[in-house]
Amino acid sequence: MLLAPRGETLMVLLITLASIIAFLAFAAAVLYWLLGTNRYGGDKPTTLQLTASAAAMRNGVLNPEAVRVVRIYFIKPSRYDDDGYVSVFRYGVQPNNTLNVLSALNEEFNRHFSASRNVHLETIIWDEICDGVISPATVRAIKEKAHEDGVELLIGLAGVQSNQYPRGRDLALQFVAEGMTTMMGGFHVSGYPDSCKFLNSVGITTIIGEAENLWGFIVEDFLKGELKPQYSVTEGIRAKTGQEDIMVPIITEAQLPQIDDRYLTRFFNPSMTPLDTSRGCPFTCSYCSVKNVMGRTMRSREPNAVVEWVRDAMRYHGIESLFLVDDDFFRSPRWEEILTGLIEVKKEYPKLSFMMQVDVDASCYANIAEGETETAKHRRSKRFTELAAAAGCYQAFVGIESLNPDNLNFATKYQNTDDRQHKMKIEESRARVINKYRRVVDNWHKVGVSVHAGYMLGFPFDGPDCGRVAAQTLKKIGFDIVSFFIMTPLPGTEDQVRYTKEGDIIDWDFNQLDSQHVTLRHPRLDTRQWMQAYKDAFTGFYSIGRAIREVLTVCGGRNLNAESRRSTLRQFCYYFFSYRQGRHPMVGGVWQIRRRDVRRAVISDDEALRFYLGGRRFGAILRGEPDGFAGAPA
Ligand code: B12
Ligand code: SF4
Repeated sequence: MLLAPRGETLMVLLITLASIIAFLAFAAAVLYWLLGTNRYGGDKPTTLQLTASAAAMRNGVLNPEAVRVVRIYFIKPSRYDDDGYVSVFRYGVQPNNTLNVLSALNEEFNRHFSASRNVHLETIIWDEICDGVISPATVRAIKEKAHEDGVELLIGLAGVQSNQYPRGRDLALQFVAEGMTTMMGGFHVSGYPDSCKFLNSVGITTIIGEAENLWGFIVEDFLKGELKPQYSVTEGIRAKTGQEDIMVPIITEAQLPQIDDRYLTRFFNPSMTPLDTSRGCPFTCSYCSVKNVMGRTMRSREPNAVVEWVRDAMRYHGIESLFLVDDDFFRSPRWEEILTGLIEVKKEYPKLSFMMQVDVDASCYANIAEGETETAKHRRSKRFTELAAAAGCYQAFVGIESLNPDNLNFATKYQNTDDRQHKMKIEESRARVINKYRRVVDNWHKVGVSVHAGYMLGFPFDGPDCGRVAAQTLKKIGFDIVSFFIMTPLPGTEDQVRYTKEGDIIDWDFNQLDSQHVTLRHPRLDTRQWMQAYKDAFTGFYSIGRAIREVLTVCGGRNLNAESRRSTLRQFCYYFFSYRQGRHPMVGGVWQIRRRDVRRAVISDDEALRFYLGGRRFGAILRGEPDGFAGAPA
């Protein structure tokens, strides 16, 4: 009598166990599908890794005279997390375009000058966020290996943003302390002369602006042992900015980024790569440094070269997805030719898809609203959205930044409001902004493309409920993905100048300028309320209810095309978890790794100088050695 119930219990247990195993297997299959199935390239052709001498042979420079080999490390520093550890992940979000662009400049040098100069440039790229922490032991190993291999060394901290400056500076000082020639480039040094002064004072060369026209001169100077403290663009065209005019290079014929197959495997989606087809932005948003570093005159790469590059990327590197990092692809003077060319590539490679950044006008006028008559801007908008969709666009990133017209006017983001003269009543002006955003979303959805909004919290007219209201309104309007940012005074912007003058910057640690920390004093929000608004925005938009609906319907009901639904779901899940893990999705990665032996030791430049170089510098002074620029190779 007792056996029967025991048998039943066993049966129930077995069935439960089998169901759990079946569920786990199903979940694993779904995850595998979502995370991408072709990591490590599948049947991707592998490229041969050339050694220095093999490459020299290819370039026809093998002769009895030894080839001078310069090993150049382009290092993209990560940043310090809130506990002072270097932020590192098993998988990054996407390959860094700056590293690919700089590698290509080396290749170009080798192609044109290797043979005549008997010099070969060897490139090593290191993206600290996913390639691992550069510890003091790594710094020494880099030096020893170069010594062992008989090559010269040049270290370039690359694409350094302000939030990466402290980490980049600490690394640069460690390289300098080991006697290595070191440089730094990117938006931080390009927009903040005080940091350049500091770096130059310890022998680190700074590169202001884009390197395409400069790289050849920099290498020449290095080879002669005459590296200068600073390089900035002197050839090209004069461009307007939000401040003084600057020189920017013409990039029509510039070398396109170099794709490194091993580097791709470090990413969540190894078949995605970034590409900049144009540079600059015509607008004047006061919080943004793009116009001040790259200018307001749009410059494009040659469309045929771009299209050929994409074809090759698909054919030889297994690339299926692109991130067009142009700040506003709609304002590229050559978008039509590029999109038409990509449509042809898509016929050959149907998997081609891409996301891009554009302004509201790209889709806003793709329909003719009541009371409007068709004009050139309508035709342009319509053609752009249709061509983009046909070429494989799955997502448009649009900087909407605020729902409040007063905030938009404050930031001189006039392209998003219809009331830059403040003539309308606030309710009408607000309704117009919302109507504009709705139109932007509907017109992209009509052609099957999802819309990713950029939204900033903490403009002067925002109050404590700004995050909650934004999340609800953006969901109602129909945005598919939203990236929320905390308003941040980025060096080189009009906002930073204004807030500095008014004494409103409460945190001068550049490490915190990652758009997820409060660094300003606000007229209506204290720091706690501001962080709460940021949390309300993320948890309100990426709510559990919405997550379940998006998963169950695979982002259905909005007319998105298949690729768009798949990638939007992937992105939605990533954003949902990333924020709850305490990280901004754009600043992090997947699967955090902590190196406990490398921790932040200093905050300011002065502290860094004492900590990393103190002894040597003071020793040199005591010995009466000149304390001048030390940028020449040792
Ligand atoms: C694409 C992009 C991203 C992508 C990154 C994609 C990628 N992995 O490539 C994503 C979306 C992840 C992202 C995130 C963030 N980004 Co972002 N991003 C950009 C964007 C639009 C394009 C970057 C690019 O490829 N430019 C083209 C390359 C070729 O230009 P470059 O990096 O300046 O490099 C040239 C020169 O500077 C110089 N150079 C640079 N380094 C070196 C080194 C040496 C040795 C030499 C010789 C020359 C040299 O030569 C290069 C070739 O000409 C820029 C804006 C822009 N126009 O650059 C913003 C920008 C860089 N981002 C910015 C910010 C603030 C962020 C975030 C903090 C959050 C946010 N608010 O978006 C996070 C930080 C994430 C992180 N860990 O890096 C700011 C940085 C400003 C600053 N002073 O710090 C920018 C400028 C945008 C802005 N509105 O101001 N970003
Ligand atoms: S925020 Fe965007 S639109 Fe505004 S200036 Fe910067 S890149 Fe241009």
